[in-house]
Amino acid sequence: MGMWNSKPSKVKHARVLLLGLDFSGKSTILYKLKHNKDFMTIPTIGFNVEMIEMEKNIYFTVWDVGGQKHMRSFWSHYCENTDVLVYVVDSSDHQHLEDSRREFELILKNEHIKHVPVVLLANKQDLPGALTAEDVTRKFKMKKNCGDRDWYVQPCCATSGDGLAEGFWKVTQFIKSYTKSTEATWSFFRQN
Ligand code: G3D
Ligand code: MG
Repeated sequence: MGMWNSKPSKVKHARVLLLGLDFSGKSTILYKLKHNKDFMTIPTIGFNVEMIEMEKNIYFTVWDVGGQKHMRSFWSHYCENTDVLVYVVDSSDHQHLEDSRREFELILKNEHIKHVPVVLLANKQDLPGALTAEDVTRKFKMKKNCGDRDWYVQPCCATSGDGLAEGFWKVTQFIKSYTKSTEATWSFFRQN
């Protein structure tokens, strides 16, 4: 994992990978976090990347990788050194839900993100017929698929920003608790 600086430093950096099918709302989320504004998004060709200060001295580098079918085979190339996976679902798009779950299950198998915590964002909660976070948790079989790692499902609406602070607060908590366990391991090795 390439999570924190190895030298003692107050400034912490973490790498967050933002995945999901195209049109699920990834780029809207990225620019809402970065600028706290609505942005006219265009389909992402390749990837977008932004550095965001989440809390004082805690920086996330967020990679938003295009979700079109031909891009999904490249997702695995972005997994290395990832500290938290944020997977975005369009909760109102019943037609593509199975497709999204299949891609989610595939990416979880990637060697580089084996035990990496997952925050699943059940986006577009403002749209009629959107599945609730509980429905999405069940459909994505979170207990079974993420039994080997920390996970959390957050309902949100990227256009209004509702739920994003909570979702990324959880990302920060996962990163902090991972650091603690890593530091504990390192201190164990230093002492023994
Ligand atoms: P992507 O980066 O995952 O491909 P985008 O998705 O961020 O480009 O968003 C795709 C479309 O969904 C955009 O609409 C965007 O405004 C819309 N969208 C994103 N999040 C929400 C949400 O929470 N609610 C609603 N209603 N729409 C959302 P356009 O029309 O600009 O293509
Ligand atoms: Mg995009």
